[in-house]
Amino acid sequence: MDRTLVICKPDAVERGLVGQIVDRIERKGLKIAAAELRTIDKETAGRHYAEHDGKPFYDELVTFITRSPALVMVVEGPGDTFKVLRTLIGATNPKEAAPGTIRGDLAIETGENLVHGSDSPESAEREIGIFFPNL
Ligand code: IDP
Ligand code: MG
Repeated sequence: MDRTLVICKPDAVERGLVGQIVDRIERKGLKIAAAELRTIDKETAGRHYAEHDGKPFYDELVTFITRSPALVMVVEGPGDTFKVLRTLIGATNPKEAAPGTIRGDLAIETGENLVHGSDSPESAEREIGIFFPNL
């Protein structure tokens, strides 16, 4: 099976949208292989978002992702799973995300865009290693 990392970010948990998000993933035909509700600490957030260190939104991003519990998941599919997830999630800026996508239907601000999905197979394995080192 081909796997990727998905996070229902703190805004998704706060707004009670985790069920809808997991439902969309499952209805698509993907499988939740692991899941943990956890408050991500600053060190882990820094590792996860290392590629964004130094960007203007970095501090805001770390504050956001660590502010309250997030549902961190490994999702499995038959292939190109990261891509399938990114299509379901929609564009980074929810104002530009297509209707029918999670961000397109349920979010409006880039800084509160509900879901993370790995952007390549390599990112998926790296990120799974950060959150689920025993898998
Ligand atoms: P992605 O989540 O669609 O892969 P990235 O470019 O990897 O988007 O950015 C990571 C996350 O950083 C975004 O999902 C969003 O939460 C946040 N972010 C990106 N750009 C901005 C911005 O301009 N302002 C505030 N937050 C941003
Ligand atoms: Mg990204």
